[in-house]
Amino acid sequence: MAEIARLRNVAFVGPHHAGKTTLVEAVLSYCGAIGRRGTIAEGTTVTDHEPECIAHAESTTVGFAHCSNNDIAITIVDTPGFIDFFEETKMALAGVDAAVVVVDAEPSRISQTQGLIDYLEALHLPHLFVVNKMDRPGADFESTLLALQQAYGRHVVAEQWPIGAAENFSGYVDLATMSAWTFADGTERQGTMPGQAPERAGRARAELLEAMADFDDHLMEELLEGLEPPADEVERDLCAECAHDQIVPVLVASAANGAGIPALVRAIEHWFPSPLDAPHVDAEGREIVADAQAPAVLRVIKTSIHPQSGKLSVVRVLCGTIDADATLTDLDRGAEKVRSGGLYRLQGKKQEPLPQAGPGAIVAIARLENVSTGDTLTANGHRVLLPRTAIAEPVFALAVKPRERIDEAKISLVLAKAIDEDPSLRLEREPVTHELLLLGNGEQHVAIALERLARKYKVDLESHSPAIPYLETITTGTEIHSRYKHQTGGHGQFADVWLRFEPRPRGAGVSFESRIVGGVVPRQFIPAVEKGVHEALARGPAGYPVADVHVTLFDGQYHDVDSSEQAFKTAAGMAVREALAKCGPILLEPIARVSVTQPTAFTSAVIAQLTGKRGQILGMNPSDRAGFDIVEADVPQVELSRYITELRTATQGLGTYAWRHERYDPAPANRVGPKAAVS
Ligand SMILES: Nc1nc2c(ncn2[C@@H]2O[C@H](COP(=O)(O)OP(=O)(O)O)[C@@H](O)[C@H]2O)c(=O)[nH]1
Ligand SMILES: [Mg+2]
Repeated sequence: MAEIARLRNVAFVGPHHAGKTTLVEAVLSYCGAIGRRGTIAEGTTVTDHEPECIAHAESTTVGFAHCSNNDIAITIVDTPGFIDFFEETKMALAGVDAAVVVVDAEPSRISQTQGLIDYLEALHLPHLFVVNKMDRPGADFESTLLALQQAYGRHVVAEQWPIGAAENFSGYVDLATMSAWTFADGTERQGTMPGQAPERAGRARAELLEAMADFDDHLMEELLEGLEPPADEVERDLCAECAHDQIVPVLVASAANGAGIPALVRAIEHWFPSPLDAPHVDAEGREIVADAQAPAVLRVIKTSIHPQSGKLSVVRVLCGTIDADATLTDLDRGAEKVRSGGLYRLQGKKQEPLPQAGPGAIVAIARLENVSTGDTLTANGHRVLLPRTAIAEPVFALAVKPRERIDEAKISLVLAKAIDEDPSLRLEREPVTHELLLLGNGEQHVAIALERLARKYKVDLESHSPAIPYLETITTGTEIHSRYKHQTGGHGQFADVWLRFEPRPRGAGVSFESRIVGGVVPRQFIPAVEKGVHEALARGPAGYPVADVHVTLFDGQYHDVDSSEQAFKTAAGMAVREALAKCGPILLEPIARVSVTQPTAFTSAVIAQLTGKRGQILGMNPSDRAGFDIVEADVPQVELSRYITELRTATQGLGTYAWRHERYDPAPANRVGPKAAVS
């Protein structure tokens, strides 16, 4: 086991496609952990090894890798950038001590990082920015830096200034030491400062020092007196201030060309804290010191299930030491005891067996049944409560059913495994339509989960937008006389009822009352009439349940021999069907109350979008989150099936919404055709 002070646990985060996975690959290659660098195009990178990642040429789940340099052991958590997978990223972030935020050298994309940076800041997780793709035509470091500073403040400062851009991107000036470095064959060499560079780099250095001086009185004094601080002091301050999340340095890179990698690895080694300097806290805010002798405390940060070899739980060891066959207590599952089926270090899909793991390690434990991502595991029943990562409510659903007739029980079992792997998914049975819904954080999230299930468990699932739970009702009242008379051989069937139908207020439901006097319908048959009414109202002329109707049984006849419960039930059902046709039946559609949160700049776009969905805007207020507004509206549920995707498109991925069922309103006549059966 490596000495704790020599460990670094780093997540690579940032928007979709910024180059995180490519950068991780370049770091692994530079540190000698892998031979040839894999590429996204060939599907050969270490961390994008899942078949779904390769098929979509993007990270669809969290990946793990490790390398070492200068005797520092670095564990890397590569995360998906797509907003749909942010919940998984959040759970993995609970296991690292710092983050590399990878962004494009493209200022207009910086706003997409806001949710992520807000999250890192709330965690006080030390981080730095890498402005990647500096080799791309139009790469613009200065504007990107400015956009970062405008979004996140002046403690975000350049520590490097690029030399050239696009096809001329050839190196950088290190602003702490004011030395120029040029890229050569995956390494970098000290060079001479080219023409324009010193002046611009000098100003950037002054900005860096000023930002750092905010946290360091000695440096402040030196600057005020016009003294040049020594390079080793600058480096020391930078380490301390980055490790304490005071300064957020900005670096440059071209991951595809391996440019900027040595400096990034150096930054991870020097500026980011080891587990000793980044203590995690329990739910009461008490520090958990990374002590190898303490009773073990682990947090599960990712779960994956392999159909053959079983479950793998990736854990961060916060303190203590565990063996490969350790028995652990799952404090989130009623202190259930679980036994490790093997301990591994992950290099992408490769599992390297380990005899032991100590504080700071990120390792995979095999076959921990009934253990989920986010759980706290401890040795010897030691009780420690860790704060749980809050998971956002799902915002997208698909109805799923097997394409072929296999039993429902197997489908539920398989879907439960998907949720076991990813607790931000949810499974629900829709109470009105009875469809099985898989819910998640966006179209991609749910679609990829289904792809994964199809691959792993060979189940062919059909999915579609959930059916809308429409209802039907009547708009006028009527009285119906219904007689059921049937003569077959011996015994006949006879029932005669008079039923009154009246509309009830919206939301009042169905009610039944008997006003029979004098026993014209004997008491024992009245429940059969009521049952016949309810059964017939379960499916109106358009196929949906009928709501908000009051039915009164007020007269009838019977026959001593031929009347039966069945006959009265049948007569009541006939009456209902006749009444529904006569009483101006209409369709009721569910209306959702939505609460949309988006940056103020997008508020009018959000309102326009909601209005276009027949939404009724109820109000607009500033959110608790600075720079964000909340719009409240009532919107027909049928308009919301893809709303999360449309909202994200309209708000650069920053809009979110929550909804709940509010009421039923009459549906506009042209909106719904005859419907598929609701069983
Ligand atoms: N030109 C250029 N392309 C890059 C660079 N880094 C990544 N890419 C490409 O950008 C795409 C997205 O990269 P990927 O590593 O999957 O990004 P991620 O979504 O952040 O993990 C891939 O096609 C990469 O080959 C870079 O520095 N320069
Ligand atoms: Mg990726």
